[in-house]
Amino acid sequence: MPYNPQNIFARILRGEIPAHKVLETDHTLAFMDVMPQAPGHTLVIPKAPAESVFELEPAILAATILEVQRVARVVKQVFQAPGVMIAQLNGAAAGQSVFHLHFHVIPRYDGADFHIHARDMADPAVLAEHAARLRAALG
Ligand code: DGP
Repeated sequence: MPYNPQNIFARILRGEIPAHKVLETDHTLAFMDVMPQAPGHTLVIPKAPAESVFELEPAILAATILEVQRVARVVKQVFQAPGVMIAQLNGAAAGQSVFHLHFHVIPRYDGADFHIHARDMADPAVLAEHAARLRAALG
């Protein structure tokens, strides 16, 4: 499938729709997932127009995964999570619903289940507060 520049994350990158941003670098953007599977669920995306992991130039993929690590470290600290799940889905058959490559960073706790993927919208005020805490911790 060719990359569709009207996908929601491309529109966030162009500033056409808002997002609770956490971190922006030359090659990546991190922002809160609007349907978090746990409080603190953050997405990290490359700015390059890649639908899945298979289309992204290796050097940009490397830069992106370094930002995933940086964001995951801060998510773990801010949300006092003993575990952090990093997930990345390629293709509808894998459950991908937004066709711009993204990494999910999800805090996990012993014995605690996480919410169903991409179902319930969070309160925007809560997302704003979570993004602010993450930005503060990133410095
Ligand atoms: P995936 O199924 O891996 O493609 O996950 C897409 C994620 O994107 C899902 O967890 C919900 C989230 N999402 C969908 N629409 C929006 C949006 O408009 N803004 C934000 N911040 N996240 C979104």
